[in-house]
Amino acid sequence: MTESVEFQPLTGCIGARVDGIDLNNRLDDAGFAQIYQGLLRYKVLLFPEQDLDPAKHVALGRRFGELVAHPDYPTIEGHEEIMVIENGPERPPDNEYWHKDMTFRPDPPHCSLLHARVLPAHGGDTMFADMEAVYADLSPPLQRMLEELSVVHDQVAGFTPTLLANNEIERLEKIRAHPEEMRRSVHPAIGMHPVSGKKYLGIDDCFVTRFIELSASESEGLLRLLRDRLKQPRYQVRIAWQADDLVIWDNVSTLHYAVGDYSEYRCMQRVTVSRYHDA
Ligand SMILES: O=C(O)CCC(=O)C(=O)O
Ligand SMILES: [Fe+2]
Repeated sequence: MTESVEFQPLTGCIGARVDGIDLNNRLDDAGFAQIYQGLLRYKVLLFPEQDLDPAKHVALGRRFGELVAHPDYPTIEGHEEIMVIENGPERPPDNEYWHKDMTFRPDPPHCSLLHARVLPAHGGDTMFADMEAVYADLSPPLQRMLEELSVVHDQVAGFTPTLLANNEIERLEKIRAHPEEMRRSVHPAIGMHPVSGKKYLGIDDCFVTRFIELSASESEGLLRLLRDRLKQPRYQVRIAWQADDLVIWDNVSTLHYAVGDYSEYRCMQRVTVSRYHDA
């Protein structure tokens, strides 16, 4: 019989830490089911000191659902499912904005498993925000209005400021050249989690450009209000990475932000789940 998995909450809102599990060992179905339920509940799970090899990282991702590759990041040889995120002197940090991954696609991924490989001596934390909690705290009339609205998510708009600042013109051109349906999508302002059925606020501070149904100035004003809200610390957890930490996050109900307060080399490896098996 599987022992019960212990989740230690990291804040009063979002995130939990799970000690005492070696993810290189295949979890039995009951153990996996507890972790999956924990993920839906806490949205971000930290598993410290996981000396995971790439095949095990991929295999663990597959327990959650089908995997998907990102069109704009390198992968590791022999493991096309593992995306490599490298920053440092050659490429300054470039994920320093509140976003959800790949919402510029029609079907953004449901979940990611991020493994810390090389870390700077200090800094390089990743923050997450609970968008179900943000939605739940909006007043009912505002919730009702948002139910009727949809938003444009645009990859070029999201990446342009950082890539221009970092002088990565070629990378920007490559993104601009993607077919339109792969770099711009419309999603409801209020989404519903495909497994838990819970509602979340579908706004970020990166790819979202405007509400379709509102005028430009209305759209701007409402986005400003919602972005102020979603950045409040009460909805956040901040992961101060240690080498070999693995963090799994639900990419439906959260946003994340990679703090760019370092200049040394930092390398992370990510497996991305496009769709939960039971979604
Ligand atoms: O490097 C990080 O901490 C996170 C980067 C990121 O935005 C991602 O993996 O989706
Ligand atoms: Fe991201």
